[in-house]
Amino acid sequence: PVEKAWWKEAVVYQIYPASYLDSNGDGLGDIKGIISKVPYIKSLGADTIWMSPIFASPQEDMGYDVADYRSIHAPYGTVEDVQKLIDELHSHRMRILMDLVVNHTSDQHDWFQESRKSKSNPKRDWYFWRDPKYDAQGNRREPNNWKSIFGGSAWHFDDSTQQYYLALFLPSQPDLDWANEDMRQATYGDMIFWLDRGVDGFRIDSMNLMSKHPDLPDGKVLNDEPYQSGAEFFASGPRMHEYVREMRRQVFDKYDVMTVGELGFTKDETSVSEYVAKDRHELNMLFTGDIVDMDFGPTTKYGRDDFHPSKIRKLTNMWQTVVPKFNGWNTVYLDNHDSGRSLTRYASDAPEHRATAAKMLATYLTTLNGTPFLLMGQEIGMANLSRDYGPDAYIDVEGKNHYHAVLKARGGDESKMSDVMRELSLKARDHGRLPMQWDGSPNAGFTTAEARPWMTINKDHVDWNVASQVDDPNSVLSFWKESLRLRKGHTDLFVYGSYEPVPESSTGEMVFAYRRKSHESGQMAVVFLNFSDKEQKVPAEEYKDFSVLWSNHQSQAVFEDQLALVPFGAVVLTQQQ
Ligand code: ISL
Repeated sequence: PVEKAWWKEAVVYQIYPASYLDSNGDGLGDIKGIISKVPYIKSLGADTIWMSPIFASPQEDMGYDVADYRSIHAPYGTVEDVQKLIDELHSHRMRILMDLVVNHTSDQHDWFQESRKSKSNPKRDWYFWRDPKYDAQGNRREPNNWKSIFGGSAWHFDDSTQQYYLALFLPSQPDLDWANEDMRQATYGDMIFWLDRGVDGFRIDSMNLMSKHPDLPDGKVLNDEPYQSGAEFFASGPRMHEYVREMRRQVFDKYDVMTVGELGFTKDETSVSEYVAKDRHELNMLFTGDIVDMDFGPTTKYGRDDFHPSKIRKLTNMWQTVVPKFNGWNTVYLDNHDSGRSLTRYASDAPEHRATAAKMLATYLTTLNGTPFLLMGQEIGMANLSRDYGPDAYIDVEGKNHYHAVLKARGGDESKMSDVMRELSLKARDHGRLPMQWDGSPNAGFTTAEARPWMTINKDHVDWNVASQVDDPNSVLSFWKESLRLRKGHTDLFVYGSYEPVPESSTGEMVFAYRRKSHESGQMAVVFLNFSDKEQKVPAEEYKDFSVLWSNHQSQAVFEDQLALVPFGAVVLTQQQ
């Protein structure tokens, strides 16, 4: 039996604040817009929201570059507005997670402004400052060969003090040095500021980059490019667990909070267990990200590698089996703001399949062991921008940097970019950040019809929006509500039950199936998910006495020892009680 907790039973809805709802016609979402939709989120059956960063920021990386944790980006609102949102959620018996971005700050943060002033500034060591190196010809070089995650060197030279600082993301996102105790205490103070206002937990951004190898050694040279990953030295460094435990002891343990760490680069079973094994007293759960990366290229995100159902089978079976073994807890998700929509990439947004496919993915997300996270818009089957959008539709820095780097390498010839456009149309971060499609009106009800939305609104909002689905019992939205209701009605089975893979040999490679079993009643459910655009027949002799608990298409049932699944069909069978 598994110990119960509110954060295990929670259903988390991720809100990208810029894109949820604009209440004042400036084309950008805001806190008041979110407050007005609390009843909508509640009606969906989600009970916790996770908001991407809303703090004061120059927005070079959409708020993941924080200039001041204790104030709010003015176009989003004020601290008072956030307090209202927290209170409004609590009055609906809902909760809120904030995004804690403390691996780095904005270069506009006071701490960095101080730090860059002089080598002797008390905040100098809050960041990584290093002397230049010189090559054989006497040219000034970066302190090491690490590459920024967004391209180019991770080091930036500061003329006034003649040293380089480290920034693993944008040059305007300098990395904090967690080895500095004063910096850690200041950061805990910022966390406490929000916890005292009622925040119920954090998603910890880029969590395992917080401890780096103290010598910052050169990364292994894997190709002839000037800069190399270096991740083996900047991720999961030697003091990582010490920092997490300190944060837990000094901050989290004083509140009833939920903590979700984002684990990049190191994704093996042992490292995961070291953060979430219950007796280690570190974090509640992790995002390992691999489930979002299933079609990333072998070495880079925008390299080509197509999705195949065997990948989701393998990863899901692994984490579902492994994490309970050490008494940890899983996250269950397919989407976030850092990639394309799973519907387009792992299922289908073709008109004839879209609703069924979105419901199939909903079935996956609501029948697994762990806490489900859905990205705003997933509940109505929002999809990527289609292929006919050109490069100008993409405004996020990651995709833009990639596009321009390749374009430059190809001599500026736009006609040679179709392979890059294909990958962007699948994986660019913009797709996960598209404005929410509330209705079919010109700006999708996201902002006023006259306003200029901050980013592209998908033209498919005319057909795919909340207003057209809310009263339709067969809509994706209604299916999500029903799935979440069923999950909550059977927590012993779907939240706390055991997980057992159904071997591929008994379903065929395109169908992913698994069993869940209640420790309390012994009730068993079998989930079948067809990840193909063809009908699939699965032998089902052993399920003769089972009945359909939920299904994403009325024609699916067990007939003559076979379960017939429609393209992208999903069926949950359960033993009659
Ligand atoms: O975005 C990615 C792949 O497209 C990831 O590599 C991402 O950079 C990584 O998971 C860390 O992401 C987080 O921190 C970044 C921010 O840009 C992302 O939005 C955030 O989720 C820097 O704060």
